[in-house]
Amino acid sequence: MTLGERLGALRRRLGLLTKAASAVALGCVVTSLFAANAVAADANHLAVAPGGYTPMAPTPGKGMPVDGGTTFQTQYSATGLEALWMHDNIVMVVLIAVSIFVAALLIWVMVRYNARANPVPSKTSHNTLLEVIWTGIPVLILLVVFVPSMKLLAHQYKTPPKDAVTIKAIGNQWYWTYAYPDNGGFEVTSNMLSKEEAKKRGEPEQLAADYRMVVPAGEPIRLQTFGADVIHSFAVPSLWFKLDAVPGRINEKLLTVKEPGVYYGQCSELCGARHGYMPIVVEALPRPQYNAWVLTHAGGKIDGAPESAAAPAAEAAASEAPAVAAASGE
Ligand SMILES: [Cu+2]
Repeated sequence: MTLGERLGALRRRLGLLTKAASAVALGCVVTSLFAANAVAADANHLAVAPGGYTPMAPTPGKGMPVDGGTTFQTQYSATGLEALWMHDNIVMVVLIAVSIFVAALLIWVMVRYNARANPVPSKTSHNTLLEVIWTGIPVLILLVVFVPSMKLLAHQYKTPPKDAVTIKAIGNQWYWTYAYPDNGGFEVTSNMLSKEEAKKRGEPEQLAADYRMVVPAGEPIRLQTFGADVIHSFAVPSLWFKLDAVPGRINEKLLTVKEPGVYYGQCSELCGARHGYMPIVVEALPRPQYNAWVLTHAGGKIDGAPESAAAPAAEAAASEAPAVAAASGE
């Protein structure tokens, strides 16, 4: 080996070492960034927005049907975006192409092979190549639809992670109640607003409700549905969410709302006389605002808050209780 070659080899080795060292350094930086993020996320999780809670005004056209709309509402969940992409780029493309092809074949047969244009018809009854093609191509088309369809199905029924907030939507004849077991167990009763009241508040009529189902935005939610009397269905089109609420069983599905907003839906299972008058309003708020909303309820507590933080409130509540009892005893 000449001196030049040795020097070259040494330089390469040094280069590799430097690369390895910088990769390790980068790894450390990334890890610490993630750690810092986790701490920040934790602090944010318990933060309470100053000024408390005021109901969010809906954005016109967002999370609600629009006049003259012909396709799905704009989607605000990951599965919604995936499903809409599949609808627009796979299902509709295949559907339109097949419809045009079949219509063209029909027209061609009608024009070229009617009794007048073709008085002596062919007696052919088999064509192996043609039969292989018209079996094979539909199989391929089905495969093209099958793969993303199964993926979407799996994504839609992904089990919520352990730390997801649990919210229960209970269908009643004819209104919804929402229970928050992870936030102290309070319940919200939600009834449709009258036409006049909805107008006054700037909300779409027949879709607005007096009390909303408030959820944290951008966080996984374990949404459980239950029917108190008959079968209802909890459905919000702009979140690509529909889950039946059945008496005697609990259905569960993961819901993640991508960004803050007000999203409207309706009961989607014929449940009796006022089925059309039990709308759903999901209000997704940033975590601090969600916490502020939770704390407006008696017994409301921030999910994941350490027990020590909840204890003083509980103690205060407990110390108040005997005083009330004593007062009433006098
Ligand atoms: Cu219903």
